[in-house]
Amino acid sequence: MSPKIVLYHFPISGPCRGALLAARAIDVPVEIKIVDLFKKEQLKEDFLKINPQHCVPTLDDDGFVIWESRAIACYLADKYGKDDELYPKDLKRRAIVNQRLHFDSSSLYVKIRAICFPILFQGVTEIKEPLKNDLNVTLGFLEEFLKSSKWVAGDNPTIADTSIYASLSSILAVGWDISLFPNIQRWIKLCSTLPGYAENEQGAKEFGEAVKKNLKS
Ligand SMILES: N[C@@H](CCC(=O)N[C@@H](CS)C(=O)NCC(=O)O)C(=O)O
Repeated sequence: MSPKIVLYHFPISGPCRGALLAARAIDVPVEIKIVDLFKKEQLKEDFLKINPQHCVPTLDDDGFVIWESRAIACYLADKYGKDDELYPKDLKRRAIVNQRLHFDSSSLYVKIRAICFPILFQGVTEIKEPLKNDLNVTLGFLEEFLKSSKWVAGDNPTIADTSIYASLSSILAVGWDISLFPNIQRWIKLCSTLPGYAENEQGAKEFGEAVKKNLKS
């Protein structure tokens, strides 16, 4: 019997969708258990026993528990990848993928969260210019990465694409203007070929609607 792999997930969460898009690209079967953050289910005793940091996504691979979406993607790709295309073993190619993953977790996702979290949870109703500029500067870096390569870390899709696309799709669903970024626009079209794309879009759409509902028109 194959081991049971459970992904604790909440579809509107970008990090959750990043881990799931990676799992879909790797083609590893995961059982999805929804942790409804709007109902604070992450604070239930049973979930806290699994992840005392009470965040999703969290992966339980037959008793081995790990969280942080990008760490989950790396683990799944290393353990279940059919080859090393999604997460190369070659030191330099892997370093580039890691750099892009860290760019996402420490910059792109952070800028998107800085805009959306206060709108979703703190009564903020508009996006202030400095936050807009901050995100656009970061998108400029992504635009630059995509100038010299088809995907964000080379000529084939990797877990850097699944992670970054999951983040970006959240803000696209809010209606972000990316007309200044032609390479990003080109890459977004490519991302529509990723397995799990439609599932990601559905979660992103729900995220976008939740944010837009709180924005002053
Ligand atoms: N850096 C983490 C972020 C995880 C995270 O912040 N998850 C949020 C949802 S987007 C969460 O679970 N929040 C509930 C909580 O922390 O109690 C990752 O990439 O997995």
